Amino acid sequence: MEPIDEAIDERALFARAPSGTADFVVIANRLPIHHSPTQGTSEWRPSPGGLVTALTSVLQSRNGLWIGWPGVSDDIEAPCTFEGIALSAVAISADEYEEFYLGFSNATLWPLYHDAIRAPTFHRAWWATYQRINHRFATAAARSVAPNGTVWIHDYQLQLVPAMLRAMRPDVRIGFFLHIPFPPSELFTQLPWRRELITGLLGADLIGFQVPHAASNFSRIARRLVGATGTDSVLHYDGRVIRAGAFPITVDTTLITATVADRRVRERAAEIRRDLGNPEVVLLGVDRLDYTKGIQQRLTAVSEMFASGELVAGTHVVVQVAVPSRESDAHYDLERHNLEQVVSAMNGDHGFVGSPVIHYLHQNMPFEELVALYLAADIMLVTPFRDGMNLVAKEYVACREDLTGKLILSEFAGAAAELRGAFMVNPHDLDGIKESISLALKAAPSEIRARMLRMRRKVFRRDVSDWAQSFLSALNSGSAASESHEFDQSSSINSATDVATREG
Ligand code: GDG
Repeated sequence: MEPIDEAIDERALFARAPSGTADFVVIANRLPIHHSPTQGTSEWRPSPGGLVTALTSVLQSRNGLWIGWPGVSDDIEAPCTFEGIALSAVAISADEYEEFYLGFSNATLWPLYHDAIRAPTFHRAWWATYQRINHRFATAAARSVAPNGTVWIHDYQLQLVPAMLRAMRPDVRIGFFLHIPFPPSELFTQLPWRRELITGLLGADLIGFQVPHAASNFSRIARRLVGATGTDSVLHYDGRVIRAGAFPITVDTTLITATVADRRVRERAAEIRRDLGNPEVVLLGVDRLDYTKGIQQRLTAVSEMFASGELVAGTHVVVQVAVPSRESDAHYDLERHNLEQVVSAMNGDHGFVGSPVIHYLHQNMPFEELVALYLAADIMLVTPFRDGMNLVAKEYVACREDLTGKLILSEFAGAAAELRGAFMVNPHDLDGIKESISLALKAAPSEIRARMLRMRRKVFRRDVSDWAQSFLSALNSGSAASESHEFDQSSSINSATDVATREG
């Protein structure tokens, strides 16, 4: 790997320096808290999300430490603890944020790993910064982890950390989990620094992916590019054994069940339907405003159904929540602009006074409001072009206790491998989306119940804490155990290559 300015002889440094004391260290791009200046005296608040929930209890019980970027500039000091967990903030300057986060992470890796839906941008300066920041995270972990401790690294922003950390601290056990897809070789090998990323990941003892196909993509590439040997689940490289497997992430079913049971949330769901004009059918989309999520195409399909009269203003209403995301990126800006044109054309063409056909919310909302929306929606539209898992689909299923509710789901979301009771669609096929919505609208209640029951059995089999435990026990036992048995691989499509093979 290229020399980097912060790199000194790590082996020598850590051989001399005393080790840290944390038995278990989590490294993620962000700390589990965020700065929110509008909230009065307490300016730091826990970040929502299953990852934080899943890891909090493990960290609390194991003298844990969470290393991450606090999300604000250095002049605002992040707290040292959160709910009894030690926090270690890694500083990232504004220029580094541009090159490491917006640049290499989100304009190179994100599109490349999502089927190159937008052309990935390759910049040598971004790559240099990516290496430097990864090294900074690895050094922070090397300084903090106790002898023979465990480090769990998360996601695509930190793929070099496993090998960097191993070089500094060969005594520790290292796990890595990728939350997004791992692309097939045809795409991955476009990356000028493809070998460095693969050897970076191979520094881990266990590499977890959302679906088995991603693990196979990785292992095949590792064999081809850097001469690793072995199978898709057990690789040999540099005299070590590296395991790769699928550990599909899931939702916090305990929190969702408690939220659904909350009378105020149920009343809010009823109120939402009243506010929408008591339509017969509410169709809902909830996505980060991201070009991978297929929002425009889905709404175009729905708009065509209003045009043809299959959907009728007043009877059918769409709610689209598009959570603001990566707003300083031009691709995201364009996506928002185009989406807002589709939304306004839908209302302009098909709505009438007092009955817009779509309600568009470009905002963050409390989790309780999200659950109220899930409860208010008859049809949930989840149609990403490519998605590591997609937790929205699982959250919707977890909310629908009464076994009503229909899920239209992209076959290219990791969740499709588990949620076989959904109405499956190819998100690029507008007619296919229309057909699935039609089928969902006409389906008999008994069919809907059977589909929802099938999906709920899957979702309630494991909580997000079970997901974390299963990864950590595989990491600590050194077994190749993955959760691949969760999948119905014969009926899911998980890569561009698979589609080509099927259709060819
Ligand atoms: C990445 C991968 C993988 C959304 N709006 C609000 C809100 N949310 C919550 C949802 C859900 C989460 O955000 C979105 O998760 P997704 O899985 O759908 O998508 P990504 O953000 O792209 O996540 C993905 C995931 O990592 C986990 O591994 O599944 O494939 O791309 O939980 O509920 N939460 C609140 N307010 C909102 O407005 N509170």
